[in-house]
Amino acid sequence: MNNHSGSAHGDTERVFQALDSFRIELPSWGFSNTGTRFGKFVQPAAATNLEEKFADAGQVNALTGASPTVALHVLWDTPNGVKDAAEVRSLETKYGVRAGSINPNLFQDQKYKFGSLANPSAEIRQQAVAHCIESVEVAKALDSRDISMWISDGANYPGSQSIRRRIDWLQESLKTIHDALRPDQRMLVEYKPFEPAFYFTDVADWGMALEYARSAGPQAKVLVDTGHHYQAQNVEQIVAWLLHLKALGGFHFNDRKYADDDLTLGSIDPYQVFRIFYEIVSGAGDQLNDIAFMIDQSHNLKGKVEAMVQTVVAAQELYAKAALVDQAKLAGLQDECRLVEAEELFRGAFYTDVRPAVAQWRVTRGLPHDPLKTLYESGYVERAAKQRAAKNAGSVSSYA
Ligand code: LRH
Ligand code: MN
Ligand code: MN
Repeated sequence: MNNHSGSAHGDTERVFQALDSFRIELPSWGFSNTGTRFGKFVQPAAATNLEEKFADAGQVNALTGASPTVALHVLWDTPNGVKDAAEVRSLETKYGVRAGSINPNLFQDQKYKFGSLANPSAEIRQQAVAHCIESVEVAKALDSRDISMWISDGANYPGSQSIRRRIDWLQESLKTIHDALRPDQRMLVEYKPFEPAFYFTDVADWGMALEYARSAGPQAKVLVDTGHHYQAQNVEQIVAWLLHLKALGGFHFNDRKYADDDLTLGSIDPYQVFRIFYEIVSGAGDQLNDIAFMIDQSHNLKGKVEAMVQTVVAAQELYAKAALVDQAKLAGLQDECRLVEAEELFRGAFYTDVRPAVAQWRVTRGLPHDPLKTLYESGYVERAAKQRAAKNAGSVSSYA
């Protein structure tokens, strides 16, 4: 490794220390057949039910040691609500991964055509609130801390909906859901500027998400999905602000070329991920343990388990690089406005090849040196394909 921070030995120690505490949650929906709104390409090895999703997540965690939880989407994974908790519990034991964040689904039911928690109809708002409270109950039954709220509400045409009145409705709905949380639980408010609505969404950016979180109550925080930003938006600055305000609940990580493409983390712009991670390693302090790192990716073309292993590894490498920056030295250069030296120090960490140190960390922690290679050698995906091919051949229409 190079000289951005001092000795190679010191670098290795920093990498080890950073990786020991770094965990990233897998999305259950990343293991099943998903696609774009134009269609999907079915994969023979894709998970066809909850057990197979847990099996795949367990496999990723066994290979990486860094992904012990799996996010669940209520409608897709626990459609019977709390009644499904016992099954989840037994899958947790069987596959060695726990349920993580719980995601209510406010976008698929026909009744949400004009919105859910911000729908002009009090009756539909109430039904959406009830679904979210049921999701909180699922989370309680599974001992899950976080309820991730993606509110897909919005409008397609100017004048067709009242932006202002919907704010009141949504605030009221979120407050009611917040009141159902246990003291140790959290509500994470995710923002997204467009899709499925294309004129406005009710929670379009981090400012709105922050205000909705604040008005909902003290256990509500903001969820940053890296794909949910306008082109050129400075995501690491948003992260720095949310940390400053003690309002950063967590991330949905993915990469994008255009918007919400759900591509593999770091596949398009790894430097951005590094910059986000740098804000965290340098600025999170005692908030670090309360930042939920989660993956939100659906791979239409790549093999599911393969892509998840690749993602976890990419996240570890970029996090390790961010940990390499000598923060004290950088602060000194910044204070003296030695611009190029400061930038070079920063870039030096980014350009450092941490892969040998990360692999060494794995070996010392009893993990495979090269998780992808071990996955290929294990034959796991081929076995899954044999077992699941027939079921997958018949699945062409449902998202989950
Ligand atoms: C919306 C989103 C949200 C959903 C997930 C499937 O684009 O990012 O987090 O729950 O995708
Ligand atoms: Mn998301
Ligand atoms: Mn998204």
